[in-house]
Amino acid sequence: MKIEELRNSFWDNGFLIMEDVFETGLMDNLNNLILEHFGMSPEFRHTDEFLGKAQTEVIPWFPQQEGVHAFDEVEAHPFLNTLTNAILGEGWQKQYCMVMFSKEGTRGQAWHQDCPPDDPNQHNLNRLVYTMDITPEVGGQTVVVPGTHRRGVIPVGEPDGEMEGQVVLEPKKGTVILLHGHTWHRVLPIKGQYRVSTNYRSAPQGTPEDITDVCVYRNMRYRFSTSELIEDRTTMNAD
Ligand SMILES: O=C(O)CCC(=O)C(=O)O
Ligand SMILES: [Fe+2]
Repeated sequence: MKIEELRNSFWDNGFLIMEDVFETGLMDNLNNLILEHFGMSPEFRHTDEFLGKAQTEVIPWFPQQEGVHAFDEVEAHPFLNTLTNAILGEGWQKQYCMVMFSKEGTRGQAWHQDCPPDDPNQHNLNRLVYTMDITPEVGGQTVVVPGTHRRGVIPVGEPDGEMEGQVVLEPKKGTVILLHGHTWHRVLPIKGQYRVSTNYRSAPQGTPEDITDVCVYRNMRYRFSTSELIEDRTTMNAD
């Protein structure tokens, strides 16, 4: 597909999935570095309140901030940059590279938007790279509701129930998913030994750096920097 078609598909659906963008050798190398860093039973760093309410069990790692340069190659990939340019426009900003690790038997991530959709123009772009196959056996499939980047705030409701129109994505090793931060999305429970994804987050020019500090779940808004539940949505009428 041409860059314009990919861009249009992204803006129609609020996400885009592309297989075989990255070579197996590079993916294996990064996956090994990730496993070396985490081991198989790392501790969660979030508060118990967050883990209970958000029903989200993911441990982040920011390898570039620790001088692990092996992750730079993905970021410099010409196709990824050309496509990001087409989607976000010139002057877009890279934010950070965040690896997300979940261990066997954990819940994945509840439905959420990475940042509040109050202003449709203020959003992040997830550029997710998968260094392993995400299959039904492994669990941890990424679920999205197409077109919801235009539908405002995610409705109050069951944090991990099924949503009408949801699409289950099964990225493979080397797949890239581009995902608008306002698109309603979640990650299914982990059945295999572990599940990882690596997110090269970016945003349009002029987006505040802390745009993803507040995350919107179906039961609350949560501020990560202060570990604070800033809005309890369970007492609100369904919207
Ligand atoms: O790991 C994934 O597939 C999606 C993670 C996610 O919710 C995000 O990067 O914002
Ligand atoms: Fe997310």
